[in-house]
Amino acid sequence: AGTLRFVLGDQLSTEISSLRDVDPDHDTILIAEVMDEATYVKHHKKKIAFLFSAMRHFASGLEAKGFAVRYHRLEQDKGPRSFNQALIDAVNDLDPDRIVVTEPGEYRVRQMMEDWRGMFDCEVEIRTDDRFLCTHGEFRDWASDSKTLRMEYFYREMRKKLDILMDGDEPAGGQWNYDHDNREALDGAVDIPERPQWSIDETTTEVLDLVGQRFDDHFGSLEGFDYPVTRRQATHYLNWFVDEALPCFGRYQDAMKQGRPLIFHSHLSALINCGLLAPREVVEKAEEAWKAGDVPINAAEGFIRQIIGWREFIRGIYWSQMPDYGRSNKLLAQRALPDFFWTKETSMNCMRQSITETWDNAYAHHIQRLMVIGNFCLLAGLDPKEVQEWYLIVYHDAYEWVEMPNVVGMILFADGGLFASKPYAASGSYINKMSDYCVHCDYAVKRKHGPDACPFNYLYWDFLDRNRERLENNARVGMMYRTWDRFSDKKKQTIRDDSSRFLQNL
Ligand code: FAD
Ligand code: DLZ
Ligand code: SF4
Repeated sequence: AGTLRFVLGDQLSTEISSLRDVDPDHDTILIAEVMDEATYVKHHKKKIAFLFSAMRHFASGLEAKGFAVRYHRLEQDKGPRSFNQALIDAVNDLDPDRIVVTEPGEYRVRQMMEDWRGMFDCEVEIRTDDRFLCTHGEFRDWASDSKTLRMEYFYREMRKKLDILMDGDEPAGGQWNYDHDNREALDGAVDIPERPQWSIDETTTEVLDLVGQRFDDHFGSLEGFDYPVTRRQATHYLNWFVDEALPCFGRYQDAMKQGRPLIFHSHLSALINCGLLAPREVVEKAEEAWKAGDVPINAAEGFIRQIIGWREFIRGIYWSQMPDYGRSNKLLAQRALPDFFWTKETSMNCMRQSITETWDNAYAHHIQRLMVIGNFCLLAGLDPKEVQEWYLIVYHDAYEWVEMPNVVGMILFADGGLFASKPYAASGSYINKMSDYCVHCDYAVKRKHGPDACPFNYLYWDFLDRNRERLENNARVGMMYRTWDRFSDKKKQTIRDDSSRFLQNL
């Protein structure tokens, strides 16, 4: 009897809608580490360790508050393999009057939940996930009223709706977006702050052992695991970020530096996505710091835009395009993912650094994901399905709802420009401008042709050439074709030859 409340691994918040009216005297909270979730793609070891540790800490917190928690550890070999099995076992043992869940992040799990309605005799209530600040209905209404789906316009509506960084009906400071003040490269003189450190407790040590044993063949390293895994650590990390890194966030948002994976980025995505932090509290903290005069407007605005703009927009795109979105391949890209995405062995230093950091930390910041690795995937014409799977595996914050639109729409243009106005294609000079990778590279970023030339330089033109039919009519790419058309036949042929030699050797 009582209500059975099933909390998933990315719903670790006491404010989650499924727990809102929880009755400590009659209800049971189910939380389960299950093999199917840990292996539906072979997630990075650190991502599994992070979630399992956060789940265990969350469960102990609930128990300490007096709630009855049914927690399945993966060590128990006879435990359930899947969400379905965990729920069936719990229903058999507890015979609840009702099952309450919060809608999941992924379409695949939504299908499972719909099936639960027919599987059990009791009522199954699927509640809205109101951690998100824009509902499915609001997004649908906005999208159906908009001629083009542009994040910037969506974001302005969110600013007004949430009354964040607003001065009455006008944007604070007079502008919606301060990106013209952002996007500086780092020069050597800028001090990058050191991150808060934690000592690993017994729970995390146990989880690291478990993951080391059971998921040894998964991508990535467990060395130096230092993520916040409790609500208390997560709020400490958020406060640290707002005080120490946010003031420079906007300015150096696009910069990359060898050996410094985080720079001034928040490193909060995994904490927000799994529920340890709420998006609303994160943006409120940033706004407060701006109001107190501790953070400049370009930093506060740039950061808040990522959360109430990009994050919500991307989720809206996902749910409005599923279930077919993942199969999009408008540029007909078919090349297999090169081995070096797994082995890290490539002479392209920007790729080697970004993939090595991904292996070490299950993290790379946005510009590494977009303009280095993503740019390469686009220019090399890699198969969108394989690229999606890689991104879903390797990042600690990766769930399909956020990974898929970023891969399909942002980096690969595989949806033909549903929300991106043009493909994010760039030659080596962009990477050289924003990073110090090129000075440590075997390739010469200034060379356009031949075996020593930076591959991004010829692949950029070869990509445009290969996709002429599909991209020529795009207003923002069209002018690049006029430049291409002015190249001599010999130059065009050299670009094609360099590219096919490089791509064949991948
Ligand atoms: P910050 O730079 O500090 O940004 C602040 C916050 O804004 C992030 O924590 C995140 O919550 C949000 N945010 C910023 N950009 C985006 C975006 N494009 N989409 C959604 N949220 C955003 N983010 C994920 O959370 N999970 C993913 O699986 C994921 N996959 C990505 C794949 C590709 C190809 C690209 C280009 C981006 C992807 N992102 C993903 C978005 C973004 O790169 C990460 O959110 C960010 O790098 C996380 O680091 P941070 O917390 O230091 O971010
Ligand atoms: C990502 C993940 C992993 C690795 N393991 C679990 C797990 O064992 N138990 C669980 O409840 N959730 C896990 N998750 C997160 C789920 O995959 C996530 O809840 C769904 O993808 C829905 O977004
Ligand atoms: Fe990357 Fe080219 Fe620079 Fe090498 S030269 S680091 S391949 S952009």
